[in-house]
Amino acid sequence: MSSEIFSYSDINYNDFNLDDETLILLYKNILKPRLIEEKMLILLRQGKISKWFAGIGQEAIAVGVTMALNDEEYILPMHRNLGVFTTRAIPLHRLFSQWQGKAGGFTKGRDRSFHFGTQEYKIVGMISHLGPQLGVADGIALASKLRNKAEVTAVFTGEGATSEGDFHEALNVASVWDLPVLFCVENNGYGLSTPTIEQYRCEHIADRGKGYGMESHIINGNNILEVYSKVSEIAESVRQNPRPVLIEFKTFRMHGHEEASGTKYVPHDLLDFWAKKDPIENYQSYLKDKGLLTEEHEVKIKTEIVHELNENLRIAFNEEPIVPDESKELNDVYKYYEYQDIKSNSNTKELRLVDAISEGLKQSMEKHNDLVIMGQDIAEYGGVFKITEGFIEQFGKDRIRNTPICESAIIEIAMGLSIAGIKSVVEMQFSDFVTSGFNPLVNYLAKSHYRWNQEADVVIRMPCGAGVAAGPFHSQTNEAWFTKTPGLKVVYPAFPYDAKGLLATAINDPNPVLFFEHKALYRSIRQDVPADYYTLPFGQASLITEGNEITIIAYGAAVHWALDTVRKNDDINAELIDLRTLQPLDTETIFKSVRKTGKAIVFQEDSMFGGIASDISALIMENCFEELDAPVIRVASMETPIPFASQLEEQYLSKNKFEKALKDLLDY
Ligand SMILES: Cc1ncc(C[n+]2csc(CCOP(=O)(O)OP(=O)(O)O)c2C)c(N)n1
Ligand SMILES: [Mg+2]
Repeated sequence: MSSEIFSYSDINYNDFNLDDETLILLYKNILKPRLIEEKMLILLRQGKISKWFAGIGQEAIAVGVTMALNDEEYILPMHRNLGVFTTRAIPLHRLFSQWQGKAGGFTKGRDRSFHFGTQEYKIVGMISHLGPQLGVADGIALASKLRNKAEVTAVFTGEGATSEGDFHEALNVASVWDLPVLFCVENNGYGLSTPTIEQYRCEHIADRGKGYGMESHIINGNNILEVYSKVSEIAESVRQNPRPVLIEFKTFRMHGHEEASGTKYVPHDLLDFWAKKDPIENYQSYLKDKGLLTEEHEVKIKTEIVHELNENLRIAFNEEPIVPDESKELNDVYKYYEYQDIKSNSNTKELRLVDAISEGLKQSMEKHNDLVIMGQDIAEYGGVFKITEGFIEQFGKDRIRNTPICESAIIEIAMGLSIAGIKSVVEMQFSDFVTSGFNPLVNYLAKSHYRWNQEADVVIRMPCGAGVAAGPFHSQTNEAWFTKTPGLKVVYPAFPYDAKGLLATAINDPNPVLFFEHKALYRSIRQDVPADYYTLPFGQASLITEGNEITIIAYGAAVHWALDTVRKNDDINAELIDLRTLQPLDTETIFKSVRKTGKAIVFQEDSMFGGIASDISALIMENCFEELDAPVIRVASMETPIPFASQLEEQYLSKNKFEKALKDLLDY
């Protein structure tokens, strides 16, 4: 590692014009995380805590940035940023309880270390995957901008995590949208064991600012006065003139990645070099030289912190461990939502599925006047399926937002908006592309209510499905990737009436909802639909036909395929159930019907293995075995990707296998 990279580490305390009171407050605030960490290292050796990611030597950054922000401005810290939490004055016993998995912490024992957020202190902690919070910060900053508030959001990352795609996406969108975010990169020389030379090849991470069209700064992260003064100045300027700023803090990780992994791979001279730059010892000497801190005063400050520490440790250690309670755990996966049934008395008109969705979306935009829609090409162009055509004229560019091609960042931004109290709808151009935003969706949005009680009030619209000869990447029906993830709701309407009402409910529901829209049905299925706004409940299947010979369970395009078959064979007395929502799933309607008919066939468009048909089949076996007259049959597509040529696609799809399977089961 070239020593040149660290040439900014000379500590100069003289150029900053701060009053004595601030200088002492900075000292108290930087000392506190150090003393806590030293105590944690002792507890770790005694086996009283499980893991510790030391931020020793980096305290000036967390403390200086936090002090530069106002209390109502959000900070999104990382695993070495104890100083953010202590400077925001979180009672220490709550932090200690959090680290011990106790109820007094912030996650009811459900997540560890700094993996939590708290609206009370305007802190949004990381998820393990590091990068996603950068985009979440964009979303919070977007909310400030939409509300015309002169606020800044600060988000932290290590230099290692700047290699993640999330970093690039978040900086790019923040730049294109002029979002007031401070991207604070703590360059501490290593990402676990990987030195910077194996992580990136630009000289400074700050140099990347130019590539994003973004202002950037390099700050000596070991100089508390430089961090505090410069970040205060930048933050104030960003409040007045909203824009993102990239700040690289040069510092060093003095301990192992986590304590147990050690620092064997770090050259000794590097550790010695940085030991001399210690942000606390140097600052303390400066204050003493200046005559601001006497030996006596220092002892007094330390004694007070140690007393607070021990007192709060006592509270946390005395707290009883959590007693597991299944119903409590299950109840917190989703935010409780009391469904509001709104009926429409208006006239109906015949609409195609695509029009019903467009109309429903528009009426929700009118009802929720801060609801934001984001997606690729959705503004002037109206979206590739024209669902948002004309929206920009009615709702304006702030609420109808064209996005760069960056599914991860946009889903993260939707999460950030939700943290700031704003609902959003994200349009995937094709449901296939959700893979590029998979991580924040299944790890961040799905888990945040369970982890720290924070809802993800987001609807992801998913134009999906085959039958349009569009090949492997524009034809998938990928609901099964999400029905197995606790925390997500999955809606899959087959008719215009259902689509309009369920979309309204999806937007009202504060939980993350994946809303599947079958492309082949968009313009082929018509129905009379009320002109006004109305809602339909989740978790209620609909009976398309009633019968007593056999139960057909389907959703999406398969409902129409089944209906064609039933209509063609009017001698078959089938009960056709359209599930409408897959999570929650209306098992009651399924079981009731199967108990009546004694035979069940589950029909899906997706390929067989691991699809929801398998789970429904298992549920029927487990709950209706005594009433069954035949095995439950699943009909699904081939176990291949979805081919392009129409004759291959025809062969692939389950559509053509259904009639025979139905008749075979009837004959069983
Ligand atoms: C997506 C992902 N990949 C890998 C890891 C494992 N991991 C956790 S922290 C870390 C190093 C991070 O380095 P850096 O961003 O420089 O932060 P530092 O630990 O140095 O503060 C790694 C590899 C992870 N948590 N998430
Ligand atoms: Mg690092």
